[in-house]
Amino acid sequence: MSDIKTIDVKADIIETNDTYTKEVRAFLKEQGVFLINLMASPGAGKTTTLIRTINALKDRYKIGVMEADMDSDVDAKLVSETGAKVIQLHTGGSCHMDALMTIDGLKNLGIEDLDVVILENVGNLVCPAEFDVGANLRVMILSVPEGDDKPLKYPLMFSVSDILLVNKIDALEVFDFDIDKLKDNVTPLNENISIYPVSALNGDGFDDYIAELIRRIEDEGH
Ligand SMILES: Nc1nc2c(ncn2[C@@H]2O[C@H](COP(=O)(O)OP(=O)(O)OP(=O)(O)O)[C@@H](O)[C@H]2O)c(=O)[nH]1
Ligand SMILES: [Mg+2]
Repeated sequence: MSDIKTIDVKADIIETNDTYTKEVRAFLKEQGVFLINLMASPGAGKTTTLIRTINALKDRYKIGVMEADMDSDVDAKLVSETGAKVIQLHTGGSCHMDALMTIDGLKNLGIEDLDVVILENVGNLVCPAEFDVGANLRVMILSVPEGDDKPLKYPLMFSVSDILLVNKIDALEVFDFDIDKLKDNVTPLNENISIYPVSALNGDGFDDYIAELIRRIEDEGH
């Protein structure tokens, strides 16, 4: 039998993250800010969804955005055209945001004058699901070209999210994607998740999603 000492490094990292998650929650509460963590694969439509969401909510709430990317500031430039307060966060090669990076981002963004902050997480269906950043709401996007089998391959993301946007439904005819099959794959993982088929490109399906966002934000006392 081997007597080599083995430690579970990943468990330690996630445990450390959880201590910072509490700090994020306390900071958000103190500042009266509602944080949304928006997660999806690269190219699923996070930035397009974000811009449409800001335009739908900006008369009601003062909105800030944290654009997390491994590199570049193309999304931040695009989003800033909405008039939202935007900060670009470079994760330095990391495939996800963690709670410590989130506190840093919120403090550098300056949230005292804001009601809602949306984090566009790094494009990835795996790591962002593992790291709770302390957000009030987790929204994930699965786009039609990715396929209806993704809950089977990346179950954690579907388990931890509160809302699932099925984006690019304008392209349904071109892809072999079955929304009923997707729902059958998601429900055993998370029976409470709200599922909205949408097109961030043309706005189809957004009204119901925005209504739920407003409900959730108001439920937190905003
Ligand atoms: N047909 C169609 N295209 C869309 C839709 N939403 C986004 N797109 C397109 O998909 C591409 C990627 O969209 P983005 O919003 O940049 O996706 P993202 O998830 O922010 O991408 P990264 O930040 O690079 O991971 C762009 O060409 C968008 O125009 C949609 O509902 N329908
Ligand atoms: Mg983007």
